[in-house]
Amino acid sequence: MTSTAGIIRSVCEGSIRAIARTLTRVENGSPDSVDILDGLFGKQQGFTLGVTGPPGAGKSTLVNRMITRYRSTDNSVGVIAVDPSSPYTGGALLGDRIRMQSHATDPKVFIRSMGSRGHLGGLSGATRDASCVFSAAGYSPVIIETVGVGQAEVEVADLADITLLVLVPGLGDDVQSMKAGIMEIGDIIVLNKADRNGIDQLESYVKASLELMPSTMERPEVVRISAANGEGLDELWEAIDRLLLKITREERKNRSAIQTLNGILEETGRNFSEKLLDVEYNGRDAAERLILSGKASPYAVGKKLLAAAERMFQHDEC
Ligand SMILES: Nc1nc2c(ncn2[C@@H]2O[C@H](COP(=O)(O)OP(=O)(O)O)[C@@H](O)[C@H]2O)c(=O)[nH]1
Ligand SMILES: [Mg+2]
Repeated sequence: MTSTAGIIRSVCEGSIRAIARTLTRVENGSPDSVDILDGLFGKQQGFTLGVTGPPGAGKSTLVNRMITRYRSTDNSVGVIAVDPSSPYTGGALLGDRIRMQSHATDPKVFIRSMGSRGHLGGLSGATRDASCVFSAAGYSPVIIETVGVGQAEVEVADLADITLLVLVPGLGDDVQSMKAGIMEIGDIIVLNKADRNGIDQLESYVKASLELMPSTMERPEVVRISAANGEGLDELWEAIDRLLLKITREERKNRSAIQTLNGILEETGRNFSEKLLDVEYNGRDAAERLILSGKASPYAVGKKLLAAAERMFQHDEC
């Protein structure tokens, strides 16, 4: 058995085997992953790029381009492909692998499809921790591709140093771009498939919705590209570099630390509540049954749990 210190050392040295094993532990939420992450946290070196948007927008095609871009400067690139619809690897992610296949044999490119089999923090917690592993192993950037524009994507956007929201003509403009608040996910809004009809319309639509953003908020840049034929990519890379220059390494580190703390507090709280449910109600299912049968309200359950916690702390003080 390898010691925790040994695993940490191997990950920081970039051992593919150690990284892969650690990612599995993180995904499964295995108890020793916390000690490993504790050791890796301060050793992070990379920056993170989030790429989000509706299915079919061309995110993986763009990520493939990004890999090429950063490999040309000899950066190691880590990719985390997140698919909230599948807790286990498969389905849509197979297509992603094929699209990124040109990099499949490059040892400095590590593509990992994420699930959240046992992670307390669900997919966003597992992604956060995987990103820490990649970053400590020297991958920079760590690119996080997520599907859709729901809660999980907002959380991933919070996690990434820079997030690109990828939109395309004709995917149902109401769904993809006009949902209140969705524009706020992106630091850069990428209008992909500029080779298609409807791109002008999409651009005016997006710009008009940005006008509606509160003036206190930073407006994202809008960049038109075609991930398929390479048009506009230089402008996009420049936009990313400009944003990166705006935030110092220190600011990035601090933001990521607080963001991670927030996630961990939530997970700790949930974990503690589940334990209290076990003690007070014989488990969550039993508590749910009580609520659904009308014998207790969710508030009554909450009150009982809080009282139990308080009693516990009082005992500790004695
Ligand atoms: N016409 C056109 N098709 C594109 C472009 N970028 C991606 N695609 C195609 O759009 C489809 C979905 O791309 P993919 O990268 O898998 O999208 P994802 O689901 O967002 O990851 C694929 O068939 C791509 O070849 C583009 O700029 N123009
Ligand atoms: Mg994809």
